[in-house]
Formats: sequence, structure tokens, C-alpha cells
Amino acid sequence: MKSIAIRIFAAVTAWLACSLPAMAFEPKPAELGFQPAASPNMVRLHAFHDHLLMYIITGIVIFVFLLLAWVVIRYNAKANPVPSKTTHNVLLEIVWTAVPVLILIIIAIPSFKLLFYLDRTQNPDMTLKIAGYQWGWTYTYQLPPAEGAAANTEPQTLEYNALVIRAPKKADGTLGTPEEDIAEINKYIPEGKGRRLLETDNPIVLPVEKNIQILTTANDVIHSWTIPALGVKKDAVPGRTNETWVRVTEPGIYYGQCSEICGIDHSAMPISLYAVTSEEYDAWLSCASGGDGDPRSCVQKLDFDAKYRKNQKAHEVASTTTQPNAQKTGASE
Ligand SMILES: [Cu+2]
Repeated sequence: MKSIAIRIFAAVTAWLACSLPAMAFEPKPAELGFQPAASPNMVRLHAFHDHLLMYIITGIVIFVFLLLAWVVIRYNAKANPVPSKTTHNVLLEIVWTAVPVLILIIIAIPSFKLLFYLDRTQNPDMTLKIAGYQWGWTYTYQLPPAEGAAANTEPQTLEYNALVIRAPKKADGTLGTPEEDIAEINKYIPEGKGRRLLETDNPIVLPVEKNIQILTTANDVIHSWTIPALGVKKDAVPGRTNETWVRVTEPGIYYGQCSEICGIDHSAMPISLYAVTSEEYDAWLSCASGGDGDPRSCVQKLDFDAKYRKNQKAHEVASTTTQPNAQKTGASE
């Protein structure tokens, strides 16, 4: 009887999981918490924040607030005209040293466990190499070995740049209006569903449910490759290779940004990622590496937008066109 109930429950859960709409993992207006988690990395970060840090922070805030209120009310000049001259209290001093140390230890143990978990994956299914530069990202994929290739053949790679999509700069160096940016994005992504300042000309495409090793580096200054919903944030440092990993659990569109203040166009190096099924990923990789098109046109050819942006709302543009977005840019470009 019990096993039938479990089977029914499993079937319903599986059905619900399959019918979940492919969604876009993106920032929303007036958001307070994290974006929904879409990787085991982010699930653990959520748990660490929600089930440990939040309780400790809330307790400390309430305690300090009550302590302050007590001091203000009980020991102000009117209520306590003759103040005590006490200077030391051994017990109190031990307590206010030991308790914070204890709190830090309680935080440190799960925190280190989490850091090691996020550090690397033992069994990567694939590797994505990421290089940051002013102002964009270079992605390198390793291609599967050609049939009949010798074991010691150097693996072929697919390498491309991803740059923010926005309206071309005016002759006087000013940027376009939000509407002009959207018009530019609409050339790549149909139905106004592209996100301003978050879309790149060539997106990343990754398969879901695979352990992906991520290696970051940079060509000029320090950048940081970050996708909030995946719980990935890794500094990209010139002359150094940093490692992390991710396993995307939900198909959909993911957005991130460079998270290291890296110069004048720091805000113009977003990250856009399509997480697709393994079969779709293979089709995209062979299209993009086989000379059938660039990474974006292969996304269009394979109709990822129709499938993965189905439930994404069209971009809303502020009604005013006089918004002074015409920021002057530096002479270095
Ligand atoms: Cu950067």
C-alpha cells in the first residue's frame, strides 16, 4: 500500500517537474532575496544563507537593539544622575569575547564545507574556458575528438567572443537611448524578449545535468564571471587560471554580469547563457563549430528562443524617451 502511494507521489512529482515552464533566471524589479536556485551550488548557498546566517543576523540585530534601548532608557542623565564608576567586569569581558568567537566558529564550519564544495568537481563532463577582457568575454569549448583520430591528437576547440548588444555610439561619443538599444537587441532576439544590457551577441550554450568545469582568466585587468542563479562567481585574473564548476539543473535562460569593477565599460560585459538538453547542446556545438553559422545564428537556427523564452515577458521600456542615457564615454575606446 505504502509503495503504491510512493509511486503515485513520484509520478506526480516527475510530471510536475516535466511540466515546469522553461524560465528566465534574471533580476526582477524590487527584488530582495536571491534569484531562484538552478544548480546544487546555489541550493547550498540558499540553505547557508536562509537557514543559518539569517537566524544569527536576526538574533544579533534584536539583541543589540534591545541592549541599546535599555541603555538609553535606563541610563540616561535624567534616570541615572549619578553614573557608576565601574571599569572592569571579568565575567562580562570573557562572555563578550567568547560568544562572538563561538558564533564565528559556528559560521566557519559549514562555510568552509561550502567553499570546498564550490571549489571544483571531481568528475567534469566538459570544460568551459572563460577569458575576460575590456569589454567582453571569450569562451572556449573543447570539441569531441573526430572519429578515427589518434589518441594523442590535440583536441579541436570552438572559441568566440561575447559582447553586449547595444545601439552603436553616436558620432559625438554618446550612447543610444534605451529604445535604440532594444531595437538593436530585437535584431538578434525576436518579440522584444531580449533584456537590455544583459544580452550578448553570442551567448553561451551549456547542457543541463552535466558537471561543467569552469576555468577563468583575463587578458588585461581583473574581471569576475558571475551568474547569480547558478551560484557561480569566479574572479578572472590576468596571468592566472582559476577554477570552479557548475551543474545547471533547470533548462532556461540565465543572465549574469562582470562583478569586478574593471573600468569604464564594466557594466557593458554581461553574460547570457542558454541551458538546453544534451541533444540540443550537441546539435548547437556541431552547428557552431562546423561552419554552419556563428554561435548566435545556431541558437536561432535551432529555435532555442521559441522554446526557452516562451514564458518570458517582453521587455518593458520606460515610456519617456528623454531619459538622459546619453552618457559620455572615455577617450580610451
Ligand atoms: Cu569586467
